[in-house]
This record gives sequence, C-alpha cells and structure tokens, in this order.
Amino acid sequence: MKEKILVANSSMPEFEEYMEEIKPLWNSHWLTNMGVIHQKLEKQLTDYLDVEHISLFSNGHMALELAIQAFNLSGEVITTPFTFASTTHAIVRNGLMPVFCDINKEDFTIDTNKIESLITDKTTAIIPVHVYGNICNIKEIERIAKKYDLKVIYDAAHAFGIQYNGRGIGSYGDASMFSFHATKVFNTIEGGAISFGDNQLEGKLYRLKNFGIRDEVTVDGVGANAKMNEFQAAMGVCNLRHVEEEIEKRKQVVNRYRDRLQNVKGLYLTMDQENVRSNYAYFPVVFDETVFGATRNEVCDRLKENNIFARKYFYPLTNTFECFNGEYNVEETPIALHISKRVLTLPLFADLTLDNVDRICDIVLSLQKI
Ligand code: T4K
Repeated sequence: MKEKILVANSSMPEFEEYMEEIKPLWNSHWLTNMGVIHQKLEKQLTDYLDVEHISLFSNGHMALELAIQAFNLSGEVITTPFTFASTTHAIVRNGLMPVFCDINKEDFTIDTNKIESLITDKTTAIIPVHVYGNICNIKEIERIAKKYDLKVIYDAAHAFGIQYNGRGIGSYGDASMFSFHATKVFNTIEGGAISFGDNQLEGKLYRLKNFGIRDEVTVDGVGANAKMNEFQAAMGVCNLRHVEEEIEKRKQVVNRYRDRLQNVKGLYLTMDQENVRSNYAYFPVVFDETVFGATRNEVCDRLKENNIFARKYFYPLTNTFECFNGEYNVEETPIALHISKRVLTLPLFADLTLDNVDRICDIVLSLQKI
C-alpha cells in the first residue's frame, strides 16, 4: 500500500527550535496565565495580522463563543450552515437563535443578497464565515450592518494571514476569530484569537477568558477559562517564523491541483479572489456527478481505498445536526445543501509533494466518465 495521506498535516518547527523556545520555562515555572511567551506572541500576531488588537485563547471555538458573549448580543444572529460545528454552536451556546442564510455558489460564503430579507427586529448581529479562506463580500456586509445597526463578528478560522485590499482580514467588522488548531495554516497546537478595533473589548475578553477576574479581590464577571498556555504560545512563536514559507509551499500545491483539475468537465474549483492575498488553507472540489461521471462519495471512497483521506468539509450542514432536533428548515439554504452533498476537500499541507498531488489527481481523474 502506498504512503498514507491525510487531509491535513500539522506544520511543526524543528524540534530544537521549539526546545529553545520553551527552555526558559524550566527556570520561571510560569506555564500559563498570560506569561511572557503569550505576551510575545500576542504582540507578534498583532503585527503579522495587521490588526489593532489581538486577544489569544485556548482554541478558536472558545474565542468565538466568548467574543459573542462580550458583545452582549440578544435575539437572532444571521449566519451560514456551511461551516464547522463551532460557528453555530458558539451562537446557540450563547442563548441566541441562529438564522441561517444561504451561501453563494461561487465561493460558498454568505449570499449577501439574501441577508436583508432575514433581518427582523430581533436581529442583533451577523456572523459570516470566510469559509476555506474565501473572503465574504465584506463591502456589502458592512453596508447592511450599518443600515440596520448590527454587529459583525467574522468566523475567520480559515483566514490566517489573508489580506484584503492591502489590509489584514481581521481588521474588518467588529471582531474576527482566527483558529490556530493543529490542522490550520498557522498552529499553536490548539489555539485561537480574536482581533478587534474597539479597545474596550480588550478588558472584557481578558476577563471572560479568565473567570471574570478583575484583580485579586474583584470578580465582577462570570467568565470561563480559555487561556492560551506558554507551550501553545511557544509553538506559535516558532511557527510564525516559517509561516510565509508554508503559505508559499501551499500555493505550489494548489497550483498543481489547479493545473490538473481546473478544466475537467463536472469539477468546480474556487480560484483566487480579486484584491485578496490568499493563504491556500483548503482545496475544495465540487463534483457534478451528472457531468463528471462519479459522485463525491465515490471519489472519496476510491481515494480511501488508496490510503488517501480527503474530507467532506462541510457535510452535513450545521442546520441538519441531530442536536437541533429538526428545529431549522434546511430547504431555506438550498445552495448550501447542494454544495455540501457534492464537495470534497482534497489533502493540502505545506509538505505535500507534487508527486503525491499527481497521485491524488490521477485517482480522481480515473473516475471521470469519458
Ligand atoms: N470555525 C470554523 C469555520 C472552523 O473550521 C473551526 C475548526 C472552528 C471554527 C473552531 O476552531 P478550533 O476550536 O478548532 O480552533 C478539524 C479541526 O479540529 C478543526 O479545528 C477545524 N475547524 C475543522 C475544519 O477540522 P476534525 O474533526 O475534522 O479533525 P480531525 O481530528 O478529524 O483531523 C483532521 C485531519 O487533520 C486528520 O485527518 C489529520 C490532521 N491532523 C489532525 C490532528 C488532530 C493533524 O495533522 N494533526 C493533528 O494534531 O476538525
């Protein structure tokens, strides 16, 4: 059997580089609670992501959940179901009602033409997703948010390092959440961050991730524990040194996939967006079985038989999850439903060799009906 290839493969620094970074911890014994490495990474990421403020978290999900809480939202929040469980769960766990908007079929982000019809007097925010690192229609979202006085919190879990119109993607909206999970373009093992412009949010987020503690004798908020520890931060400091190189390598992989798959009938690929510096986070392919000759599931299974583990991100849609007991009507997001049944994200990581990309493409193309 040929080499096993998973959909992602964590980027890691050289062992010695990481050891060097964590060595001082054996003197300080300060392992968490916003230590020196945490502070260093926060500063470095503020610069790298080109945003005004950053707050680090133990993971992306807690970052999103607590950011939503920090805005004291109520009622309904407009979002999309074509995402990871985290986006919807963060809304529901805040006691808010997700109102699902459909996605567009070009880049799978929120269809901004459909947002306004979903706004009611209970709507307080929009939580759009820069899914796969495809940037939402920011200009239109800004216009709508301003018109109806809504907060905008981007789920930018996939959007690390992306620039739009020469600005860091996290500088748009009221806040953005980045995920630094092991599978992401940049990782801190587990981890995440909120970027934001309003400096009043800084103290709120700090307390929410640290039990609501203001000082040693004052606890004036009901907070959680979602602090990034020093070992996570050290991984981030090391990985940040190499991230540009990683993105460049990902780009080579994506270009090879595109060379091989872009003009194949029945396959739909997303391309680089205008005025966007991409991070090449995911490589989704949509299979139109009536033209291509094989379904997404058949392609996925054939790859598996060959020890290649692509993933059906994002199937099933979050508005169909069992935990919601049929509360949401999936018919209201027909494009999201259509795409979720046909999309497959192919393996993509910096060290995926072009030979292996060819191996994957050969298997995919072997299923094409001629
Ligand atoms: N919003 C969006 C839109 C998201 O996509 C996510 C996370 C979040 C919010 C929440 O952010 P975090 O709280 O996670 O920071 C994976 C990731 O765990 C998850 O972070 C990510 N999205 C999601 C799209 O993918 P699973 O359940 O598919 O993970 P798993 O364990 O099946 O791993 C997938 C592949 O990654 C493996 O086949 C191999 C590789 N891998 C995995 C691990 C755990 C590694 O290379 N190293 C590893 O340590 O969710």
